[in-house]
Amino acid sequence: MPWPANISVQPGSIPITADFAISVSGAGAKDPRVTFAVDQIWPRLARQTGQFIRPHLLPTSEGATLTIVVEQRDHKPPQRLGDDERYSLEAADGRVRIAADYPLGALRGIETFLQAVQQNTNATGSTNAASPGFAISNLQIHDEPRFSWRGLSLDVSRHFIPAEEVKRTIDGLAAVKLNVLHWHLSDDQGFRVESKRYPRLQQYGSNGQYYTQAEIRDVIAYARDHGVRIVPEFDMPGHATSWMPAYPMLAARTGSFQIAPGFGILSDLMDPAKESTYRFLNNFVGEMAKLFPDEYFHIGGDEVAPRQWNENPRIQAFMKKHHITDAKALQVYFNQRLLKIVEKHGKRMEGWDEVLQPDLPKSVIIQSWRGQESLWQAAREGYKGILSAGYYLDLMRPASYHYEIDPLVLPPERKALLERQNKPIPAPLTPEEQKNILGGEAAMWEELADAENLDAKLWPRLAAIAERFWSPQSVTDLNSMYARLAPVNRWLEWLGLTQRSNLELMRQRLAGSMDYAVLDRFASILEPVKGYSRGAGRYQTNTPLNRLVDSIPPESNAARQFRDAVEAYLAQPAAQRNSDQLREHLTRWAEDAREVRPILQTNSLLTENLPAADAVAILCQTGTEALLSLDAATAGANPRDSAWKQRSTAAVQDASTRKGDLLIQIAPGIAKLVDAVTPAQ
Ligand code: TNX
Repeated sequence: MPWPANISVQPGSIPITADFAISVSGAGAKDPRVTFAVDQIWPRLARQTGQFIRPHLLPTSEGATLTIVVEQRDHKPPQRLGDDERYSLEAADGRVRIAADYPLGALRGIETFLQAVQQNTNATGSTNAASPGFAISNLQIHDEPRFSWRGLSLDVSRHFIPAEEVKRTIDGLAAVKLNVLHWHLSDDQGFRVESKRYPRLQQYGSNGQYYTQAEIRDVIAYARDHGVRIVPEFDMPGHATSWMPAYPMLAARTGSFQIAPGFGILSDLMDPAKESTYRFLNNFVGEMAKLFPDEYFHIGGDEVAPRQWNENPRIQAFMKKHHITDAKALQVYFNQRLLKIVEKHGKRMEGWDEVLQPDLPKSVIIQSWRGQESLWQAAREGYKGILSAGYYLDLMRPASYHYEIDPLVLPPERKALLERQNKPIPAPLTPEEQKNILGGEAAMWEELADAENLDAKLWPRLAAIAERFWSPQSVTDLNSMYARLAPVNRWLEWLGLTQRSNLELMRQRLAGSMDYAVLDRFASILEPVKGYSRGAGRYQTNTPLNRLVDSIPPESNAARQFRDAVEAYLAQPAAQRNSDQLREHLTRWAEDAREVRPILQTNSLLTENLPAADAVAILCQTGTEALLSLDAATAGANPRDSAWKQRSTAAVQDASTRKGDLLIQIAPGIAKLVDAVTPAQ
């Protein structure tokens, strides 16, 4: 994962044993990124396989298990949009060969190789008794990305993510062939970069939580070694409260300022009507343009609530004088000034949807949080853009949801809505226009997440999104995706990511001295409420994120598998239905709900989850009753009347609604079972 552009698998495999050896050759072989990636192969293989694999680099391909050929050096300075990432990987006749024209391709090929090394299994999936151990299948891969911009936008302002965690995230990005980390470095709640020119920014704007310039350089170098570009974002003129405690003269109002303790679209804005604002930004952008080597510089531009501009007589006078008709036009003016500054310092500008206004130069890249329609409109007008709508990891949606979003396809629900409203359906982009869609970025906003549970919010869902951006458009099978996501998730953990382990620790902490295994089992069918319905407005930046909802993954595998199993069960002819396994699950979950009660009752952080335990009990009971009356063997003995059906439908409906911030995700499956019962007369 991501699935390669072209792959064919042949019978047979190549064992990966302790005498594994590598040779690297070609004009690009000495590239520092290639050297770094090769150095990582030994420890990573050792972790993956549990074998003692010692560095063993050979001067020629003679005797090497893995040969890496990098044909050319980079002709231009690398780390640019559109860098060549193609590679091929061939495993045959006892030898593996990765070939790439350029160093970056070799990096991508090495990740594919490492992922392809698996416990040796035969065709039926069981461990091959004839040659146990680890191996790579004989195969041939020719691979290249579908999109050139494949990123993650990471908010480190709402909750700070220390540099070490950012590096760990970069490990994950590279592993699934994502190539951009969009670092959302400033927002209302914190200014996260050291400025030498304006040190009060971090002194007054960060509560001490910021990256020093040395740390930033270190993270950038780390990302470069992993073939990941870093695009900084400094959000302006809105979402900019954290600049103002230090520099109130930047603000559109007078008075004193503090970094925002809460969340939302806040009212403080920068003042676009003062020359001093642009002098400041010129100096600041100049400093940051040197610190961040990437060609692109993101200026945010989203969610400007115009009240302060509209109500400020000085700003109104400025607008009149410059024939600026409204706040939107004033933001256009601000953007034009900012664009000149950004370009003067050698960068290309990027902004969120809102920056797209008449007269915006075509050199600006549009990041769409609004959806395909606005992205396509920009593409038709000749702007280059990337899609983020549909890839918001903070919405707690399942991997399948994100996987089905495609930058070049209007989502079916959206299409249906437009049809119902008799609105025109946007025509698909022409091949020429499609070239303006550079790719996409997942987004992780951190209002309700922090460094402790970040990994679980990113992984494994981000791997599914990575596949959408890299693999051919035709790769869409959800079953295949989920079947591959589970092993990829484990593989990512061997790389050092903590999506499961950290949540386990959080739940152990919650359980205190009580049996956390019970809490784990109870939690295994729960999910956080979806969208923004948890309500960030109830929280402040210093509210601890230490509840059960913070310590469970966004998607419950057990619940998904249960729903799938229910569907398979109901698809069977009635005479063949056997519900033993489904009922076994329900019996166990009911037991967990019973056993977890004393923990919930006695623990002040957990009592809020008692209603969830009650609802689980009801669901299991109702589901069991439904199954017994649907099952071939027991149906006759368990007839249900229409009163039962009515009662049960209502009970399941109630259990399906949120219990605090939790959803019990076996509820939809149980609703289907109840629905399938035909009441006896
Ligand atoms: C909107 S999407 C934002 C972010 C918030 C997010 C979630 C976008 C460009 N801006 O500032 O974090 O909603 O609340």
